Amino acid sequence: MKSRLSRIVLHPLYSVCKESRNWIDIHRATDMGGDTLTPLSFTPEEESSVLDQDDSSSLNLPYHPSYTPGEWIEKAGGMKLSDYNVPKTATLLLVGFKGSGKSSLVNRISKVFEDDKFAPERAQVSYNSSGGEGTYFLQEYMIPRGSSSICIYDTRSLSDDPSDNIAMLKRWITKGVRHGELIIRPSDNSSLRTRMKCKMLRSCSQSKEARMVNFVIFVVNGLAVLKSMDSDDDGSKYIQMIATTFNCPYLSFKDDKPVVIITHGDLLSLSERARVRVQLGELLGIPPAKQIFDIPESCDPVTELTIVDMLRYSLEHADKNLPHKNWLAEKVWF
Ligand SMILES: Nc1nc2c(ncn2[C@@H]2O[C@H](COP(=O)(O)OP(=O)(O)O)[C@@H](O)[C@H]2O)c(=O)[nH]1
Ligand SMILES: [Mg+2]
Repeated sequence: MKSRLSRIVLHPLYSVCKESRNWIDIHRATDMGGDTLTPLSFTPEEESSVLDQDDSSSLNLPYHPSYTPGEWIEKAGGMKLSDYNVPKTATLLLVGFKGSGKSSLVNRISKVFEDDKFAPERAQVSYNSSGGEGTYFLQEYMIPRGSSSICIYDTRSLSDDPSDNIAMLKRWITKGVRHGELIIRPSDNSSLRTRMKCKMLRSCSQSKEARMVNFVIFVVNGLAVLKSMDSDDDGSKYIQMIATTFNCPYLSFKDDKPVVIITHGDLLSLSERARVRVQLGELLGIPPAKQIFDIPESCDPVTELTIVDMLRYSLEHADKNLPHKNWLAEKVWF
């Protein structure tokens, strides 16, 4: 007889333990030598057999997250839950360069938790990576729609100017983020400022409530990373900018660095995807199998599980780094 806890192998890099629709039951199984994930290469037949799998019926999608902020706090150092400032909503900030796929990710993440598959998409996506104006106003999206425990913030893209980025990130992390807030960079020219202010007049104003950011999700375009990795001149600028911004101290919570999402993997082969992930891990100094998530624009069960897994990782770290009420606990010792 089949056990209630069935193990379904979906992908060479993943397996799923599934007991209920509760997403906390889903475990990552990338322990193929801990952090030493090596690039995999697949034959075209292997690739298509993996990508053709459709186990969505057996996975009982959509997921219903049963998370409340503070639930995964580690009560280390004699601290109790009441010693922490626990927000009603855990806020996850999406950060990345233009066209990395932040707004598309909002729609993809939202869809995984949506009962109604006909529900409209929520975030405005650009037509392509380079064209269009993109996202200029901070936008808050509750996950799932209408709930209150988890929210994802879509943001204005990072600039090519590192000082712009430091100013923008410092503000979001130290002052919090407000739904509807217009983000103007110091380097924006006057015609752009006027256009954006004009847009602001037509839409409703920003929220009065600022949310403190609890964790950061750093989004990178896998195709652009691959091209940049293979280029030895000006083309390598993209990965250098990623590394510089990723290491900005405002993005880390104590020793915890942001989680990284690679998009555009559907335009790469599986071996290229694995290579991008491993090399990004080396570049950023984070374990590729645990802290880098490959989430392309596709609706297969592996991608949906990766989204669930990435959210669980982010919320675990958001809880781990919740601020203490006692200021002494935050004191820095030199
Ligand atoms: N093929 C492919 N296209 C993507 C993916 N993610 C985003 N895009 C496309 O990249 C463009 C920019 O996406 P968008 O979400 O607006 O990027 P943002 O500037 O970071 O918000 C859009 O045309 C998206 O459809 C992906 O994983 N695969
Ligand atoms: Mg956007």
